[in-house]
Formats: sequence, structure tokens, C-alpha cells
Amino acid sequence: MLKKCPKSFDTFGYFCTYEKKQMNNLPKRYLVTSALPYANGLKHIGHLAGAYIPADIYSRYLRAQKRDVVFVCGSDEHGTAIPIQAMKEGTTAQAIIDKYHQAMKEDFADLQISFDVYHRTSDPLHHETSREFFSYLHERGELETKETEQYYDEASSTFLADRFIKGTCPHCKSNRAFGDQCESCGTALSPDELIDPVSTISGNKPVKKKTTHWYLPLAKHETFLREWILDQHKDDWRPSVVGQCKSWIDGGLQSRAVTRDLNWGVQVPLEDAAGKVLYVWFDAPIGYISATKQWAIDNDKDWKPYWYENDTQLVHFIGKDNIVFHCIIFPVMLKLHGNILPTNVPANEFLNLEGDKMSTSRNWKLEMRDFINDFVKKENGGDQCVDMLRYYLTQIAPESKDSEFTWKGFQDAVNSELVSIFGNYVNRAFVLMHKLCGGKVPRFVEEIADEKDHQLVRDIANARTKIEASLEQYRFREALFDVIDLARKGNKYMQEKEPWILAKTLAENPAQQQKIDNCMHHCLQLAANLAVLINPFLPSTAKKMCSMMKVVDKMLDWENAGSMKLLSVGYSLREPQLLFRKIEDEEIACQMDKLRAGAIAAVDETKPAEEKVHALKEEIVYDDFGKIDLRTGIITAAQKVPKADKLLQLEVDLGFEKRTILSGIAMHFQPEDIVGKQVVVVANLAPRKMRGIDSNGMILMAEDASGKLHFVQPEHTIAAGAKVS
Ligand code: B3M
Ligand code: ZN
Repeated sequence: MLKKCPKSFDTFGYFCTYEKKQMNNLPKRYLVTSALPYANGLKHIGHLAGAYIPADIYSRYLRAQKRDVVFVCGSDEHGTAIPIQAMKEGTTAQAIIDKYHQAMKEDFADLQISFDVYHRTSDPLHHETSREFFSYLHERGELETKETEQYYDEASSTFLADRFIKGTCPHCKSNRAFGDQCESCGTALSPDELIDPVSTISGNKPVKKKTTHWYLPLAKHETFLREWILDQHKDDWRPSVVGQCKSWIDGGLQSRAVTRDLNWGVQVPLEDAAGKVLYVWFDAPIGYISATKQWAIDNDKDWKPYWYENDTQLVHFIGKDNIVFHCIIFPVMLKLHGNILPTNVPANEFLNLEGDKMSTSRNWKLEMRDFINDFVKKENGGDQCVDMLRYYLTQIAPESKDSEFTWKGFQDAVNSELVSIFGNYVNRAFVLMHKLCGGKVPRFVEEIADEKDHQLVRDIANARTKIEASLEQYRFREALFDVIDLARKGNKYMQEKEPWILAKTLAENPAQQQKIDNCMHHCLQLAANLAVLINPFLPSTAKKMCSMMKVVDKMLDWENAGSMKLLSVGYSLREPQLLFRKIEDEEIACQMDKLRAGAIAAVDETKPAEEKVHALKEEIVYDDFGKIDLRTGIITAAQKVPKADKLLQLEVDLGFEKRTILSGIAMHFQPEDIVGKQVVVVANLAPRKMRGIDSNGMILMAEDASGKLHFVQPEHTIAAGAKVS
């Protein structure tokens, strides 16, 4: 239910929790969590947009508000996904988690995700914390034990949990279905539903064997869950989250096994439980608690209030596939263990990529690491690229429905919003201030202020109020939109005031200097406000702006937003720095090529060998072939084409003339190695422009089974220009 808002904020409505906060009922401390990523591979931008950037914006905003906040995360290093990945990479589970824990930690740091602690669930502190948690529940009789029959692989003497068992999906009939989920259609499965199950360890057909496990009887907590989620939080949690919870509860709550037969994970702390570990979804969320403990140890703080005091606001940022664990199972565990419950679980929907779902197996993805290597680390001041990505991913954040990353969309967002609106505004304000006001913050004289000046002051104050309300309600896209909108208003103000025109007639009318000063004073104060408001979203940009204004980072405190006194009169400011560069068409084309090439390679890898023998094209008649003029030639020069990973620019001597030909062989040959090679050229192919260069012909290549390319050549070197038929 939307309640009427307090009088001072009468342009929009608030939900009840926000209203409470306005009445000085602020939580005393905040604990912000991002889903613990599995340490079985690098994470992609879908993960980043779903659980990490929003949590980071929220935490940075709270810190700027000087509220007590701890932002925790860490690697999820248990579950069958880890040993499976180890099998794939031919190494040990320990080597896998060490490798990916480190890699993910670095990627997050490169993208300026400001965790207060990035922990890992293999840490002894976490094992201890999880075991204590389990024992606490077990000792109080909150867990059930059940004996069931489960699939067992006799060859390796192991029970086959989750992903160790593979078969045909009963729904879509794909053979990429596992004991927990079908990789093709995404349906959650239990091992018993698989058609023709096989062990992924031995490839054998498994047998059924009796085993005992501990279960969390969720049905016992139905009333609590209904009241807590469906009554208490029906208005302040996202509708999609409440909806998913409702269908789970209505569908009948089953007891969930919290242990597994596996030799990788947290040992079950009971005498009769040899060879059993805690289920990964039991220990992983406890990882938030262990991480908080680690933070407290590192910072000489007390962790307990964050998990036991009711005036803590606990917020879990996750993707929608994790809703049931964070809204149903973990809260039941927390309640039984005497902890506080989450205040909100702002789960995001999924981010698609260029018209398709992101997928590791199909290699249709953009890993954080790829973006870091291709943009951030490639250039001086790559920080601006971090902010560009943070900007676009927030602008398209899948807050209420699935959304889509496209390279064109990225380019448009950067070029027409960050560069043309925000960057342009700040740059113009600084350039004009240097030109028209001697490089110093000019004085503002109230007596000659007009309605446009007053309106700008109101716009700034309103923007703060609106952005704040959006952030408090986890509406990050909207908040960011309002920051850009304020910059847009700044551009309009400057455009209407035209201080550069006033400057032209200054000699005849010296009084106009004050008008110019008034305008530039306001423009600079607005720029300072923009730094404060953009800071949670684009921290490097805000820092750069502080440096241009020669102010310390303290200016970025949220309480400064809305003030027209952020920069002192007479203070000299630096020359402007470029905040954002443009994204060029070539960069986009290059990324699209890379994405497609990656996906093609992935398809080829999974194809059985017989399919790799390419099927013949449709039949042609002699005349079709007769139209093609093939000639021998010699490569006389070769060089890389800038910003195109795959293209080489070749000069080819055909005897009767020299040609420039672009060939997609840059991944296979070094330019210097192929000069002097004899080649066969399709000599009468219509010219084609690529990367602004005309390509006049095509070189014939043969591809071997491993995908390596070879030149098609006459047996002995012969004169260039000879006919091939
Ligand atoms: N590692 C699943 C995931 O990455 C899982 C999240 C745990 S959060 C406690 O989607
Ligand atoms: Zn399926």
C-alpha cells in the first residue's frame, strides 16, 4: 500500500518503510551482502549487474550518508560444482578454488566493488561457524533425519549428489540434464526424474543405495513465512520476489536435505556422519556471517550486533535464481538460530546479451575479466571505462524484468549520455569559468538573480530528495536517471544564460560581468553537486571531479548534496580533465566479432567428431565455377589492421597488378612470417570495404581438423598471375 508522503517531499509517494526512516527511525547499522559467487569459473557482467553493482551503489551511498555499514561477500567454494570443474580442468578442487577465488577477488577490485571484506567459505572460520550453526539447530531438535535411497556409483564408491549425475531431461529431452537442474530448459530436477541416469565420474549406470540425511522441515514454518513475507513485506519487497515466495509457499513446503554424501565441503559435526558434508546451500549463506566475523577481526569490531540486533538493516543483493534460498530457507535457519531477518532482498532478473541468454557452455557471455582486459587495462586512465560499464549496467539493470546488454546500447549510453550530457556539462562549466572568470569561482549577487537561477537551486534540491528516495528503495536505475537529468538541466541553464554571448559586449556593458559571474557560480556549484550525487554510482568520476575542483573527498559526503556553497568564492580551480572518452564504432565491431567467434568455437567443441566434417554445399553447375577467376599471387607485405583482432592487410602481387586484400587470418599468422608466400587469389571478387579499407579479392585457405589454417599453394613456386582452374 502506498502511503501519503510527508509534506516536505510532496512530489512523489513513499512506501511505509521509507516514511518511517524519515521520522528518524533510521536503522542503527546496515549489513549489505552480495551473493557469494561460486569459485568454479570467472563471472560475467550478468552477475555484476545483478548482485554486485547495485549492492556497491547502495553501500557507497550509505557510507556517504555516514551510516554504519558493512558490505560483505566472498567466494562460495563448496558444492559439487567445484569438484566437477576440477575434473574438467584435470586438477584438484583445492587448486580450482584457489585459482578462481583470487581471480574473482581481483576482478571485483578492478571494477571498484567496495566490499569491506571478501571472504571465502573454505576458510576454517567459516567451517567452524557453519558447524556451530548446524549443531545449534540439531541440538534443539529442529532438524529431521530421513533414510532414503540414492544413486550410488559403484566404480568410485560414491553417492552421486546433484551434478555428479547426468541424464535426459524429462521435460525437454535434452541430454544436458543434471541431478539438480536441466542445463537446456532450466527446470529444477531431482535425480529420480532423470531418464537414463549415468554417473559423471565413471560414466556407469548408477545403483540405488540407502543413506541417511538431515532435513530442514520447512512446512513447520509456513505460518511464520506467510506472515513475514506475504503480510509484512508485501509492499516494500519487489513484487517479483514476493510473487516467487508466494508460489513456493502455496506449492507446499517440502523438507529440504541440508547434508550430502560428498567428500568436498564442511564436515557434518556429528559422530555418525562420516563422509557427509553440509549441503552447499546450507553453508553458503552462513558465509555472510563468517565474512562479518572476519571483517570484525580485521577491524577490531564486534560482529554480533550485525546479526543479532533488531536495529540492523540486513539487505541481500542477489539474482532471481537465488530467491528461495534467501527468502525462505535461510530466513528459517536464521529465525531458528536466533538471528535477525533480512529487511529486504532486492533480487534482480536476468541480463541477456545481444538477443540471447548468457551461457557459459555456449560461450555466449561477456566476462568481467574480458571487459577489464579489453578496456580498463588497455589504456591510461582506464578507470573511466570502469565507470562507463557501471553506468550502462545500472542504466539497464534488470530490476523489474529481464533486460539486455548490447554493445550498441553500451556505445549509445556512453556517447550520448555520459559524454554528451554529463561530461560535456562539467567540461563546459570549467572551460567557461577559466575563460570568463579568470579560473576562479566567481561571486553570486542575489539582487540580480532571476527566476532561472532560483529554478536551478530548486532543481538541485529536488534532485537530491528524489535520488535519495530511489536509493533507499533500491531503485538504482531511476536514481541514476535523475543524476543525468540534473546534468541535462545544467546544460539547459547554461544554454539559456549564454554567458559567452554576454562576454562579447562586455566592453560596452561592463555590468554584464556580474551576470556572467552569477551564471558561472551556479554552474560550478551544480558541478560540485553532480560529483556528490554521482559518487555512489561512478566513484572514479566523482574523485576526478574533486581533483579538478581541488577539494578533498570529504566534499562527497551526501549531506552536501543540495548545497549551493560547496565551492568557495575566489577559490581557483584546475583545468578540466576529460571525464569520458567516446566509444568508437570499431571497438563495438571488434567486440561483436569476438562474441560470435567465441560462440562458434564453443559449438565446434561440443560437436561430435563426425559432425565436424563439414557438410557439402549445394550442387553447382560448371558455369557457376567458370565464373570464378583464380590466380596465383605473392604476398609482398602484411600488417595488422588496427582494432580488428582477426584481420591482416596484405599486399599481393598478381603479376599484372598489385592488390590490397584483407584476410581474416590474424589469429593464425604473424604478418612478418607470411611475406613472400605464394597464394591463390579469387581475383575477380567485387571489392568490399572493411574497417574503412577496400579489400580486392580473397585468399584461399584450407582448415585442418584442429581449426588451424593453411595456405592453398601450387606445388612449386610459379609466376604470379598464373590461372588456377
Ligand atoms: N553461489 C549461487 C550463485 O552464484 C551461489 C550463491 C550463494 S549466496 C549465499 O548463483
Ligand atoms: Zn530440460
